[in-house]
Amino acid sequence: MVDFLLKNTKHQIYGGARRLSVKNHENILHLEGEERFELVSMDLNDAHSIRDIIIDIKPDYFINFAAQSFVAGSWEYPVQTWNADASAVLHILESIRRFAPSCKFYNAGSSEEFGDVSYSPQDEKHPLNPQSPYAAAKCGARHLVRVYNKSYKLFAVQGWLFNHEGTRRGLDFVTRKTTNGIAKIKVALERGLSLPILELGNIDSQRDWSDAEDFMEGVWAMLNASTPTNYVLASGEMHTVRHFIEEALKYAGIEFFNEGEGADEKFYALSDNGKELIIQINPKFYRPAEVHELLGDASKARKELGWKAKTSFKELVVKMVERDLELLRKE
Ligand code: F7E
Repeated sequence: MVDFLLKNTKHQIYGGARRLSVKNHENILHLEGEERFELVSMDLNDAHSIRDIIIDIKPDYFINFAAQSFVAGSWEYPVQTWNADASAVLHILESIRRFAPSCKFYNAGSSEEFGDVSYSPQDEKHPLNPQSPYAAAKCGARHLVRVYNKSYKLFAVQGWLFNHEGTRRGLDFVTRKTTNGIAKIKVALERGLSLPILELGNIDSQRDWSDAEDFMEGVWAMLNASTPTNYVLASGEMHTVRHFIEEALKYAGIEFFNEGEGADEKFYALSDNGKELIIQINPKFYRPAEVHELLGDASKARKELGWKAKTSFKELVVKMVERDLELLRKE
């Protein structure tokens, strides 16, 4: 989002981050020395820090992409997920209401809120049917955003963002886990090393994946619309995790075949050494409740905001595999 704002607006940008003894800021290293960007201390789990930032800066916009965003992790840390993804949103809304009521607020909503879907593709009218503590927290936040919008006339919105990926994606999410794992396999093949095995969960699961960079324009358009309205942002194409794997293997130039079903499905690479196991299923990555398919209908955003996802599924896979190969080949 910061990259988009630096390129397309003249605003001074403040990025809220928790102080950590071991820094994990590699995704924003490129912003070092940028005059219009400042990192400020803020912790979603500390209402005072949120309030102080809003009092000090009196922002024109508050864009909240911070969260405990790993769905699988939300069963392990349900309370922390609720605090970061729902309670923190309440603290932000309260502070905006009290100290900066003309500030426009965007909260990152998720297609996971639709959960166990009742029709496809999902549009803005689809019921909320969360399947995880993460999705329940995002639904809670959505209701709070709506209540503050109605009660206090705050400009507060929460779009439904379907899966958005990229080269900075965390390694736990299935796209980056796959591109990183496949890049490792490719580099091992190039160097004649034994092949690492990538372990995944439910690869029949289907998602509507887009490039995160495409979404930022849509978020900014929502914040600058004449009335606060929530929109679905999505590519409108759905693929299985298996298809993502296959495209990544093809792009990496790994000859492969797969066999077996369910937990017994396996992928093998074909090389001078014959067939070698490269991907297998580990049920430890299955979720207590799965969201089997998500497919977004972004026609309202297209019509009213003129927004459309630009990067195709294939281009996204290529971009991610290319970057992971580049990073690993340097090692
Ligand atoms: O899983 C399946 C898994 O963790 C996608 C977050 O940004 O998008 C993201 O949530 C699918 C699921 O993303 C593995 O079971 C198979 O069906 O990459 P994911 P997500 O849960 O869709 C939404 C829109 C958000 O809001 C979230 O914050 O892939 N899957 N095998 C696996 N998933 C993971 N993580 N790891 C596996 O090994």
